[in-house]
Amino acid sequence: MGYKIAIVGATGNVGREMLDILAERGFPADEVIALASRRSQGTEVSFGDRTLKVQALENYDFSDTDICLMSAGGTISKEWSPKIGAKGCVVIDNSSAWRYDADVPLIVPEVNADAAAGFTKKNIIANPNCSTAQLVVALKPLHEAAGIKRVVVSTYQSVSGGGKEAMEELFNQTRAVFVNDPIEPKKFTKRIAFNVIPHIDVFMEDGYTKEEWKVLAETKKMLDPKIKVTCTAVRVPVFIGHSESVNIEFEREITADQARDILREAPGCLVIDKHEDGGYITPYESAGEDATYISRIREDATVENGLNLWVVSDNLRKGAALNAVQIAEVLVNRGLIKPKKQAA
Ligand code: 11C
Repeated sequence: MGYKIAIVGATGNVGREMLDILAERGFPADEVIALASRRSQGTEVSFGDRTLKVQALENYDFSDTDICLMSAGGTISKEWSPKIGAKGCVVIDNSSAWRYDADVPLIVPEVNADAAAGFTKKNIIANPNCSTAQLVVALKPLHEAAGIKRVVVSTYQSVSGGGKEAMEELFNQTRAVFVNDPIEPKKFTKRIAFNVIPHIDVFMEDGYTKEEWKVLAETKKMLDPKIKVTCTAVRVPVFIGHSESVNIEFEREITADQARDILREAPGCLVIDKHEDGGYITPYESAGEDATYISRIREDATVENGLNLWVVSDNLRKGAALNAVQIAEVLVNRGLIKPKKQAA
């Protein structure tokens, strides 16, 4: 007997990826239910070679559902996750609504899978922000090897992080440039086609953006609160795949060769690092892939025990849907939840 799993936000970028990844990985589900707002009721979405009709979240009873993968934004999650959790269904939430709650584990399985067992307080597990997920996959093995003191991250984030309308805006603006149509930014604050925008999410009082704050708060929660992190988050005209330039200062000596060997063995990491033309990964090549790619591993001679890395991953997969499905796999493989139908 397998699990019954519901996807909330099944018509969105991440929801559709969740369905694809559940099918690709052969997740042990007997039933998969696609849910969204009433507006999307009846829409069809693919699950492997099947088609699912989307049902309205408001009308769905979670009592016999085991796991809910939720990607419907923070407002919906704040309202619905506690109600769903109270029905005994474990919510794996992709929004930022629960990430900083001390009673909610924030999980990247390659980094802190053991902490997933703490879900029982609220029946909620949080999935990190996409830019943090790929960062901590790369940092974790290096932290174990040489102790990270400080990280400086600059992100180059694709428009798919902003949802389907953001992708359409890049497409439409790019077209408008070629046909000489006027360009009116809608979702983005400035033109995104043939440009970069140093602003993702809202501004905070200290001048950082919420996206930048998330990277440091989530890295500390998952990896080590002692690590100092600073970030500049930038939107770039790329459809899928977030890239990061990462400068790391370690407690102990670590060479670029040692880091390369460690990362080659590390779960979730794939090193592509040839010192020649094209011997590195770009976001375009990461789209549709599961790995966190690491390239351009170099020693930084301007600090003691410093390294520079280039880290790239598909933000809709490792940064969102894949990580959520991997968390569900941790729950199942470690026996942390049993199918309700079997228990009945
Ligand atoms: C972006 N990282 O690229 C954001 C999207 O907190 O889960 C994900 C926001 C979040 O726009």
